[in-house]
Amino acid sequence: MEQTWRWYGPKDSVTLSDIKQAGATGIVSALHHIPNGTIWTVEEITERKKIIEKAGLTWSVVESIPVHENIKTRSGDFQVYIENYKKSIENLAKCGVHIVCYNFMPVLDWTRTDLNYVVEDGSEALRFDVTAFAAFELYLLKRSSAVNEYSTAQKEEAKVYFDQLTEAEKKQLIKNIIAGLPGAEEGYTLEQFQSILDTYATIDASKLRDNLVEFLKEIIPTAAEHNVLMCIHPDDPPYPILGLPRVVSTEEDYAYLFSQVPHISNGITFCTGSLGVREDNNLVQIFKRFANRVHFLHLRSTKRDEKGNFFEANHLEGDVDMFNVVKEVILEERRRKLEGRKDALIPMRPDHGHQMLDDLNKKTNPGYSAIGRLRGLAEIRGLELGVSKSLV
Ligand code: DNO
Repeated sequence: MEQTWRWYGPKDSVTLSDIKQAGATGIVSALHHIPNGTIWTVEEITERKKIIEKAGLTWSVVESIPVHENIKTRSGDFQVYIENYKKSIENLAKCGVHIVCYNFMPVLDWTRTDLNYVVEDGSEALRFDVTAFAAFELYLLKRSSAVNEYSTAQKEEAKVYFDQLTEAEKKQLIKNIIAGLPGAEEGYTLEQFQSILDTYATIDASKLRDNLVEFLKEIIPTAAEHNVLMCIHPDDPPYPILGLPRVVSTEEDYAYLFSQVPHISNGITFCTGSLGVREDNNLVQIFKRFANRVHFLHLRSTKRDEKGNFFEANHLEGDVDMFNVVKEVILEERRRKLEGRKDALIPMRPDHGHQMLDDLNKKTNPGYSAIGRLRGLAEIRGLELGVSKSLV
């Protein structure tokens, strides 16, 4: 695997020289300052690329070119935004950046309720708590149809939880959910939030899926023409939330997308942590079925319980069968090498990490601490070496 690391740009408190010391060679970055829907120009891309290369690193993957909400709902100026998206792909290719990650989650990108969940060893992890999320929807946002989507027992539990929150804790919960986690690009106030949700009033899963396919039919030919590999990130968490549909959560979701737009440029960001939240997702099986179109790997693990809560476990612990995932990745890379494919080395980044050791006293983007990810990368690197040497 090509060892990569997400860098949020010059303002990231984890610097390029930190990343170099962590042993990564590739950078995963985006032009976060460019508003969603706007063209990424060759000048802007070149400027970022130069900074990365000056540090002796390579810009391997773009994560993400965000998909404008109007494209997801196919409303307003969506055609303009699609044209701009294509232009950004073309400009990236001109600058030698050929892998682009993106997602198609309505309104919110990844979502957690707790950003400082203290795990047993004293480090802090990200967590999604179903009861806290219900309390947010029912009693803070007051989304009208939410009452029909929870059982009486869940609503009671959410009320008990809500009643014991202090005002500061309520504010924090709102912020965690809607202010935008790093890379989400969009952040909302509580007031704005409901009106954005309303734009999906007539969009169910099948409509959203159609809109995604229409989008792919437009952008994949451009990507293919310029040798760009597009890789969609799965929903996180991988099920509908807030009454909004989500359509990139399961093996069947992927199968449908590839049946509609088969070109290999229509690929996957295989995120073990996101997909692994569903017990019915068999990660090794999903990987094997679509291995040839996995263009980017996010390796991390989650630990779920029977209620649907989950937290981010250490990379080699939790529910993800990391040993077998990494083994399948190595086998796929070997196949690609034999076939003479140029993309035989799949970029991998250790996704998220605990806030631990000295980083507990520092301000880093939630999930994107230096030391927690360094631990993740080191563990995965060791696993890869061990598996690789033991495979004949
Ligand atoms: C979270 C990330 C996501 C991811 C986007 C891809 O840590 O994995 O925000 O970047 O969903 O577009």
